[in-house]
Amino acid sequence: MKLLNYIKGKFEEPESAEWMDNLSPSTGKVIGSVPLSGESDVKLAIAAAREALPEWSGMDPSGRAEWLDRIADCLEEKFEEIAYLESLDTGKPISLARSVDATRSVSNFRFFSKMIRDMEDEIYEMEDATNIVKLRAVGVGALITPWNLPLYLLSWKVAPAIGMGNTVVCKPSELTPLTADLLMRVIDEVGLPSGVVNLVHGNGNSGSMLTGSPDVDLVSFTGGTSTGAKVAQSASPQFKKLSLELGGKNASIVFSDCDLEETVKGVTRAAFLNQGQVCLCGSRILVEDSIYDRFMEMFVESVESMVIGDPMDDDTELGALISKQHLQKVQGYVSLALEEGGQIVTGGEPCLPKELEGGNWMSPTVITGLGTETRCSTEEVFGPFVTVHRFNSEHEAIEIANNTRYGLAGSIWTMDLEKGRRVAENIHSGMVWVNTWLHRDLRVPFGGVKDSGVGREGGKWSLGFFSEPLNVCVRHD
Ligand code: TXE
Repeated sequence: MKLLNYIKGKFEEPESAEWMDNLSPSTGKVIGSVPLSGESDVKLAIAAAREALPEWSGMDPSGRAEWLDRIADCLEEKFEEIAYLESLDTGKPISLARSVDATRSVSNFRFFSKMIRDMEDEIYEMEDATNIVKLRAVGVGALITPWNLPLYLLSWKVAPAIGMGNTVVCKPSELTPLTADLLMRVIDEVGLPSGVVNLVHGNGNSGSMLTGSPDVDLVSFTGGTSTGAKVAQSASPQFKKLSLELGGKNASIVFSDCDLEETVKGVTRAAFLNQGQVCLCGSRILVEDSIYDRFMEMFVESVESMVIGDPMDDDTELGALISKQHLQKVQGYVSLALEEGGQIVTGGEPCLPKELEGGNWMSPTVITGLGTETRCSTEEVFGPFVTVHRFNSEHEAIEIANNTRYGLAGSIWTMDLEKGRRVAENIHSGMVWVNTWLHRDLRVPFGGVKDSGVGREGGKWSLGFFSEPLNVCVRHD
């Protein structure tokens, strides 16, 4: 599969004439090639977006909402293709690609279409004047996305961005370009006005050409924390609107009064969904001392029963890690855990069929016995790797949960809902679930504090981020 950029309504070879291999995470084999876009490709894409801006931003919001619906319908027709390509490109189980990635990509467009249709100007009456507050497009947006949830996150940005009247240039992760290409094919098929959505493939350099361009007005980035810092550095001097969704080291807090069976299921899912490669994953499990032994027995059994294997197999629960380099990083943390005094309770290389030997495979790993200050217990690993710790009081659980530079999410497991809410309100993060995890309502704010990012997206927060408010005050006395 040789992919092309999508600029001004046309699929184009990169002017840079440079290409990168796209590798399958599950076999290590080359599955296609991706443009490595250079300065002139990025400039052409930005120019196309700028040219399309006046007409698109001038359109009635309900007209733009209709376009979002057309895209959603066309994506829905390609539901199986999305799931297949996402599983092939990321190494995630096809069942997950169906239930999470394909499903959410369609619903992101439908959700924002409805929000934009329902949007009204705000009116504030004074005795002698009327204020009208109107949301207008910001301009040209750069949308940069990672490899863990490729189309899920790209559609989460494209839908509200163009719905609010912006035009955009997308830069998907070089590791997972396939569904971004599918979205461009959909946009082409429905006949969206050319230049409204453009896409350049490429690596971090291509991304930084976009974020640093004086012709880009807004940057929405999801990815690693250190990359986020670079993005902020290049975008801030030009006062661009900036949203950063970065990493996490989220705690799952298990109280002795939880429903243990449900909790073990929930905590296992939170730890290992998508091979632990979700920024919301509960990678630190804090367990109340009085049920620690019973919890561990059930948790390890649950982890060891997970089916690892060919991502395309319907029964597979755990697929491959995204790249060799990422696998090495995660395995590096296993060695570090031993150096830091931890014990591996379960984990190691799984037995895999011969045809998958070249892939990036790692069995789910559970580490105990580490101090809560250690690197393994505080740094984002972003793989099938969790540490488990004991606590004795509500206060201690909160203290451990807050003891990282991240502040994205968390989950609390208890039958005492009052306690659940009380503890949740003391967790320094953007989102906390009680007796559930990754239970998403698209109307609520999504994002984190501290090193987990800046700003929120979701519902009216997305509409706010992808627009500039204009206040018109008319005196009438
Ligand atoms: O992501 P990067 P990487 C975390 C996770 C992982 C680490 C690194 O811990 O191990 O990040 O992953 C583009 N200017 N998360 O290196 O580099 C890049 O091409 C502009 C958490 O794969 O953050 C890609 O499109 N863009 C995360 C996107 O940024 C740049 C999900 C993300 O890549 C750029 C993924 C630059 N200077 C990884 N450098 C989450 N929060 O969900 C790179 N890019």
